[in-house]
Amino acid sequence: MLVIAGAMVAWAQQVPQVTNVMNRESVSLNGDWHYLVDVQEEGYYDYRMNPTRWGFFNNAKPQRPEDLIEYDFDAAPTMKVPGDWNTQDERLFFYEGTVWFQRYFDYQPQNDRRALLYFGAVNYDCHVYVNGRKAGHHVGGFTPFNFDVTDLLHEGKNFVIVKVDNKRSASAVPTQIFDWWNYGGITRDVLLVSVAPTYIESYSLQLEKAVKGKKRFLNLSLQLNRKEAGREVTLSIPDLKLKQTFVTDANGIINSQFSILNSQLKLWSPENPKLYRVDLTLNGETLSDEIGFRTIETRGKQILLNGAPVFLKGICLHEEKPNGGGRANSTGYARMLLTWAKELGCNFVRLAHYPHNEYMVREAERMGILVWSEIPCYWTIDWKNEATFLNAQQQLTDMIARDKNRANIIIWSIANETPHSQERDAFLGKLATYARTQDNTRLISMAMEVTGQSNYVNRLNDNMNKYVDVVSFNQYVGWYRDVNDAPKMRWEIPYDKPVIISEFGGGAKYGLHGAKNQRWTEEFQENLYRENLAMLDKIDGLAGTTPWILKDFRSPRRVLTGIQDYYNMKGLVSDKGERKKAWYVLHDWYKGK
Ligand code: GCB
Repeated sequence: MLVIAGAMVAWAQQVPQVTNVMNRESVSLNGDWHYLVDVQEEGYYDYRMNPTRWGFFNNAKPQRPEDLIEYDFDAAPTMKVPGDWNTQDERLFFYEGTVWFQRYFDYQPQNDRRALLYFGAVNYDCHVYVNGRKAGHHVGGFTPFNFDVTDLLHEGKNFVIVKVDNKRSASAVPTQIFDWWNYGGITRDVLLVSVAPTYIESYSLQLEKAVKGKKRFLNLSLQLNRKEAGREVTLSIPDLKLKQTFVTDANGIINSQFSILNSQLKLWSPENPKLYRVDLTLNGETLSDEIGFRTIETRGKQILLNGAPVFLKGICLHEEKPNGGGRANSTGYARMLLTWAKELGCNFVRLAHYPHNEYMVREAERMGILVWSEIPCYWTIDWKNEATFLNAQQQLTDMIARDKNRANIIIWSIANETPHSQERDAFLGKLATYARTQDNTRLISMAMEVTGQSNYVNRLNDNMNKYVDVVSFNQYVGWYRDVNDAPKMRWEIPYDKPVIISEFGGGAKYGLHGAKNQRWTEEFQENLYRENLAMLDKIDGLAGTTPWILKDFRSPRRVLTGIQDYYNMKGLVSDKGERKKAWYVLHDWYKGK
């Protein structure tokens, strides 16, 4: 609470994201929320386009019969949160603009505990209000954020209102054009998290690469929300019979290393995705997690998982439900998509082109699937714009903060298919360097493009090569270029680093058959996969691939009537999960790897 000239002013602020939100004490605010579509944002601006204090966030009600209030959330329809509006209201299928959301909830203050209002993700720009007061503003559609709203709450009935805007903009991340559906809304969980005044904000527990004699080392770094020295945090891993107490420094931080017996430790791997229960106790309150221990590094052109070379048998995925689309956000959907990937023979998924929900990452971890996680620096970002850089950097920070304890994530990707320029190199170079300050235990990559080609020789030439640990690129031989010429292609990748072909593929409509040179048939796609995979086999240092893509997905760029109907058809399975012929080609290739 802030006191200004004797008056009490309620106060709220965005606070750094709390990690491991799923295992904290919280109340879910998921469910039915009322919504109002506001094309001209009259709930926010007056008729001179100035922000108005009479906005919809007041949730006003007429007090007298003659009062004029031209909105009423309580009478408005409802939709499910989390969820996108495009697939919940037919009228909003193509809508890109502002929608207001409102719901009531009960709150009982408990002693000195604080309440954080947590959003798993809101696409894209949102203003959040509690009981008519501003809690904060957030930009970016795929990362979590939370506000300390304790002082805006009261005992009993409260309301929260969120203005969500998913309009595209040239300076946004992603920018105006991208090849997926711009699902709008509160697309991930909303929670009211209860924390003590001093709480564990974030932590990471990582296995050190080196083995010394019979010992291995774990690095703990932990941050309290307050700069309080001398606070004791006890870490215990019952399965390892380990219990140790650490003390915070003047910044409320613990950075410590401790040893365990190598023979005791079972490493996490796709074959044995062992997770240990880890308890962190501060002031009698325990935060539990499931953490796996493994190492990831490169040696020349190899990727080493737990010290041994691994070939990444991958597939790209969008965060989309089967059977008509819509954002996926549950363990159930994660398991469905990841089971399809496993049946294909994958040990790796590229979660394109933005951080997916936490259920996805955690389920993949339990299933033994390695992960490439990416931020939406996609195509033509506004490289010269400092605000755009800060936005991308924040998305990267939040992606890493949320998932830095997931053993299955091995690659942070900072971009996809970005056009070369000095400004782009400066932007992405800074971002890659920054990523290492946030996590120096994983590999950095980005999906590049092939830049030079002559006489069937393809060259990868990208100034970003020095910033990445793994050289990845997308190529569409057989689809956007060089149809039938894959067998003649050679690749020159002049870097002594592992190579991942992060995309290749072509479109086919499930059930459409014809000759192998007939576009959109399953046979065309099948042949494309055969020829591409034979071509990949000739690439020196190939450490893995993630073909484009597991499932057909919705995209407004794909307008060919009767074939695409607003779906990108490059899936190996249809939107309903039916396997196309190319599925079997990749499946057999992976079987031999
Ligand atoms: C790409 C993009 C991906 C598209 C794909 C396509 O290179 O990275 O987002 O969907 O090509 O189908 O053209």
